[in-house]
Amino acid sequence: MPGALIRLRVNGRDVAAASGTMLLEACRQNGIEIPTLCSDPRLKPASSCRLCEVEVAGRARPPCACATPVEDGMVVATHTPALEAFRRTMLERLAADLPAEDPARMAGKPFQKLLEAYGVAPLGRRRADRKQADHPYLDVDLSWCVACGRCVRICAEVQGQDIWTFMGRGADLGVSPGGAAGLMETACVSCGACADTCPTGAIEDGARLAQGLPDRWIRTICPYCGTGCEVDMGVKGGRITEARPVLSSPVSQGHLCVKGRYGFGFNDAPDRITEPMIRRNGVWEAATWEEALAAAAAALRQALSVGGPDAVGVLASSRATNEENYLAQKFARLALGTPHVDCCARVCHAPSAAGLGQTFGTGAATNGYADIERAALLMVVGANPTENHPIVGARIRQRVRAGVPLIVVDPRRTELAELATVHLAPRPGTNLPLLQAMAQVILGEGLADGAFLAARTEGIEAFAASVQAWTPERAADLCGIEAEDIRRAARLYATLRPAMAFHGLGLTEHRQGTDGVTALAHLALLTGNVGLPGSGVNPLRGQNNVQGSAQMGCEPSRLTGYQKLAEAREIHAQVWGAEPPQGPGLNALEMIDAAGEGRMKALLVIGYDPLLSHPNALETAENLNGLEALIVVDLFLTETARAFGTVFLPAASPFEKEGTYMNGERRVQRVRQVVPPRGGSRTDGTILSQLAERLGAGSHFRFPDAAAVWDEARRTWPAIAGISHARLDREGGVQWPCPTEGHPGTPVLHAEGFPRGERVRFRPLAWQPSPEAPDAEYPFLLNTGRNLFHFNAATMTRRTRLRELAAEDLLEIHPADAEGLALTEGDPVRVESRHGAFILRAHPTDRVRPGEPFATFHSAAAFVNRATGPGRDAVTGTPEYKVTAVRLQKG
Ligand SMILES: Nc1nc2c(c(=O)[nH]1)N[C@H]1C(S)=C(S)[C@@H](COP(=O)(O)OP(=O)(O)OC[C@H]3O[C@@H](n4cnc5c(=O)[nH]c(N)nc54)[C@H](O)[C@@H]3O)O[C@H]1N2
Ligand SMILES: Nc1nc2c(c(=O)[nH]1)N[C@H]1C(S)=C(S)[C@@H](COP(=O)(O)OP(=O)(O)OC[C@H]3O[C@@H](n4cnc5c(=O)[nH]c(N)nc54)[C@H](O)[C@@H]3O)O[C@H]1N2
Ligand code: SF4
Ligand code: SF4
Ligand SMILES: [Mo]
Repeated sequence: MPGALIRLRVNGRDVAAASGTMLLEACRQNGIEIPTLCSDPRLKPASSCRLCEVEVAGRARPPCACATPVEDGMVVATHTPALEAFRRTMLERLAADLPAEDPARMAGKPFQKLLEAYGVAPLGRRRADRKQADHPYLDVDLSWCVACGRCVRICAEVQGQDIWTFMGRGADLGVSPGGAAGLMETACVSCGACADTCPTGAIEDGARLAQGLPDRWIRTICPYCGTGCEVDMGVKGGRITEARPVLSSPVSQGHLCVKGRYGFGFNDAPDRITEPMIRRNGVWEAATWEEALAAAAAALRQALSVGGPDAVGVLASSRATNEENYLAQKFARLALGTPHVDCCARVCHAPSAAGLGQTFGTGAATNGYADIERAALLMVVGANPTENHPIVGARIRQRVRAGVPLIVVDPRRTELAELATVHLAPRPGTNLPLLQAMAQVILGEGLADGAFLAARTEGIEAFAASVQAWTPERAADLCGIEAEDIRRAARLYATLRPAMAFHGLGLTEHRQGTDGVTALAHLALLTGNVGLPGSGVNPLRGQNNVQGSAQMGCEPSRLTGYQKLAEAREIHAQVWGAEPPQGPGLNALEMIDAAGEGRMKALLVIGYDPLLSHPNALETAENLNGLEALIVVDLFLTETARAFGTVFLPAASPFEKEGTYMNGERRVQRVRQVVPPRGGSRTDGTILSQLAERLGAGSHFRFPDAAAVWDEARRTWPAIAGISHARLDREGGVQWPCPTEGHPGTPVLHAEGFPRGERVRFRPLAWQPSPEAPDAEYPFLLNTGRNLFHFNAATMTRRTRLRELAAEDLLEIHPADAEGLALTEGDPVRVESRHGAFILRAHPTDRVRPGEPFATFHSAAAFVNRATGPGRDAVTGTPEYKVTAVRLQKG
C-alpha cells in the first residue's frame, strides 16, 4: 500500500517512514545524514559512488541506502567504523586525482564538505587544465570531475537533453559534452541543471566562481513565463548574483530554464531607467517624482476634462503582481472613472478565457502540471513548450520518454513534434477544420463517452449534425495533411484515458481563436476528459502573471475574478464604497484605434510595449501618435515610450517588490522582495496609489502593504477568499478556487459539476477561412512566435548575456524555398506583406514546411510586427499573429 508507514531501527533508534521511501531519504527525514556523492532527490538512484553503503542485518553485503527501500523491521547501521573506513578510502581515491590548486571552485560544494568531514585533501595528481570556458554562464573544468554522473543523469532524466556522456574507463572515467570541446557546440539549452547538481564544482556557474557564494537567499517566482517556477535568488553586496532552482516547488521540482536560471542581469542593466522623466519639446528631461506625478495627473485630468472618461485608458502589465493589477483596474475604474482597462491577455490567451469560459464556465486551465504525470495521452496544440514553457516542456518530454503517447498539432516540427506519436502539421489558420474532423471521427466511430455526454452535456445531437460534413478527407485537404493521420490522432485521443490537452497561441492568435479553443474543449467533452486528474484543456499562459492580470479585472468587460460586470458590480460597489463605471470598455487594441480617431487622448501604459508587440505596427504608430499624453511605467525606455511617451515613471523590478503571481494552472504564489528598488524607482502599486492621490481618489488606494491589497481583492472574488499571503508563506502556492482558509485549493476543475450547473452545452461552430491567404503577389504564409532565449519584446533578456546564446531574430525557411530565392544561412531576407515589411537573416530548416516561413519577434531592430496584419479574433479581438501573406526577397 503506497504511503503506509514502515517501522525500522536505525543505529538503535526506532524510525518510521512512508513505504517506498529509500533508506537514504528515510534517514535524512529522521535527522541521520548518510554521506553520498552521486545521489540527488531529482534523480533515480545510481548507486555508483557507494558512499551511502549501510549495514542491514541479515544482508551479507552492505547495500546502497539510496537504492534500498525501507522494510518493516529492518535493522540498519549507518556509521559503523567499517563503513566509515570504507568511506574514507573511497574519498581518498577520488580526491587523489583532484587538482590541489583553486580550492575556491569547490567552495561550499557537497564534495568539499565530505572531504572536510573525513579529513581528506586533494592530492593534485591532475592539473587544472580541462577547461571548457566557451559558455557565457557555465564554467566547466573537468579536472575536478569525479565521474559521479549526476550531470549525465540530470541532463537526461530532468531536462531531457542528453548532452553529457561518460568517456574513458577505470581511473580515467570522466564526463564530456558528447565529445565536443564545449557546451556551445552542443544542443545544450543552458538550463544550468548540470552545474546545480555537480557536487565538486567541475561544472559551475561562472558568476559564482567570480563572485563567491551569496550572502543570503530569498525565495520568489521567476519573472518570465506563466509556468511560475519557484526560484531562490542569491544576493551578495546588495546585488543579485545568482538564481537556483527550488527542490520543493510543485511546479518546477528543482529545475529551471535558462531564463529563470540566468536571465536576471537586466536588474542591474546600465540603461535601466531609475529616475522619472518628462518629455519637453520632444526631448526627455530628468524630473523629480513630484514633477512627474504632477505632469501625469495633469495630463489625465486634461484628457478627462476635454473628452470625459472615454478619453482615457489604462494598459495594465501582465508582468506585474496580482496586487498591482488589482490596483490598476481599480485606478482606471475609480480614479479615472473609465471602463477602458485591459492587459496583454488581449493579444495572447483572451480566446482561451472566452472559449473555456463559454464552454465550461471557467476561463482557465482545467487541470495542473502535476497531471502531466497522470495522463495516459498528451496532446499539444499550437504550443512549443520546450522553448516557451520549458519546465512544462521538460516534464512532457520525460513522460513521452517513459512511453506515454503524444499528439502534436503544429505546422512546425517543434522539439516535441519530433518525439510525437502523431504529428499533425496543419497549414497555419486551419485548426478548426482539423479539430472538427477529429470530433467527426470520434462520433462516427462510436468512440465518444456516451455516459459522460448523457450526464454532463447538452446539445450533442445538433453538434453531431454540425460536424457530420467534416470528414477527415475534407479537413485534410484544407490543412494540407493526411486524412489517415487525423483518424489516428482522434482514435488515440478518444481511447487512451485520461487524455490531457495543452494549447498555445497557435490555437488562439487567429481570427477564429475563440472558436479554435471551443473546438478543442468539445473534444474533451466528447471523450469525457473533463473533471478527471490527467485530463482537461489547458492553455499554457504566457507572461509570468497574465492569468493574474486578467483575473484581477484588467479586462474591459470583467471585474475582479473575471466576473461579468453585471454580476459583480454590486460586490465591488460594496467593497469599494464607490460604483464601478458602466461598461464594457474598449480593449487594448480598440483603445489605440480610438487614439487614431481622436477619441482617446491619454493612455497610461504599465509594463507593456504595444508599439513593438501589437500587429500592424505602422498603423499602431499612426494611432499612438494621435494621443496627447502617453504615460509609461516601465524599467526601460520601451519602443512605445521612445516614440510616443510624454511622461516616464520608473518601475521597481519584479525582484524589488512583494506580492503574488498566478501561474497558468491557477496557482497563486508569493513574490518576494530580493533587493530594494534600484535608484529612485518605485513599485507599480506605489505609483498607482500616488497618482490616485493626485487625482483626488487617494482614499481608495491607501494600503499599508501588498497583503492588504490582496485582502481587498479576496473580498470581491470568493474563489480566492481562502488564500492569504500568510498562508502562502506557510504552505506555498495554492490553486483557486479556494473559498476558505481551510480549503486545500482545487487542482482539477469541474470534477463535480460546472459553475453554471450540472451540464454544459456544445455550440456548433462555422468555419471562416482567413482572408490572409497566399496568392500570386504574396505567395508565402508568415507564421510568428518565440525562441527559448528571448522573452517577447526582449527588453529584459536582451540586457543579459542571453543575447550571446541567441543573438538575433531569424527567419526559419524551408530549404527548398531558400534555394528558390538563392538564400543561404545568414542571408538577409526582406519580408513584405500588404501591411509593411521587415528584414531578417534566413535560417534554412526543414522544421518549417515549404511556403510557411516562421519569424521570431523579439527585437526592435527587426520589428516583425511591421508586417503582421489587422485581422482579429471575432470574439475577443485577439490579433491574427500567426497568418500573414508575404513575399520574400533576398535583402
Ligand atoms: N522563451 C520564451 N518563452 C515565452 C515567451 C517568449 O517570448 N519567449 N513568451 C511568453 C508568452 S507571452 C506566451 S503567450 C507564451 C506563448 O507560447 P506558445 O503558445 O508556445 O507560443 P508561440 O511560439 O508564439 O506559438 C506556438 C506554436 O504555434 C504554432 N502555430 C502557428 N500557427 C498555428 C496554427 O494555425 N495551428 C497550430 N496548431 N499551431 C500553429 C507555431 O508554429 C508555434 O510553434 O510563451 C511565453 N513564454
Ligand atoms: N508577431 C507577433 N507578435 C506578438 C506575439 C506573437 O506571437 N507574434 N505575441 C503577443 C503576445 S502573446 C504577447 S503577451 C505580447 C507581449 O508584448 P509585451 O507585453 O509588450 O511584451 P513584454 O516583453 O513581456 O513587455 C513587457 C514590458 O514590461 C516591463 N516589465 C517587466 N516587469 C515589470 C514590472 O514589474 N512592472 C512594470 N511596470 N514593467 C515591467 C518590461 O520591461 C517590458 O518593457 O506580444 C504579442 N506580440
Ligand atoms: S545546462 Fe542543461 S542542457 Fe546544458 S548540459 Fe547542463 S543539464 Fe544539459
Ligand atoms: S519555465 Fe518559465 S517560469 Fe520556469 S524558469 Fe523558465 S521562464 Fe521562468
Ligand atoms: Mo503572451
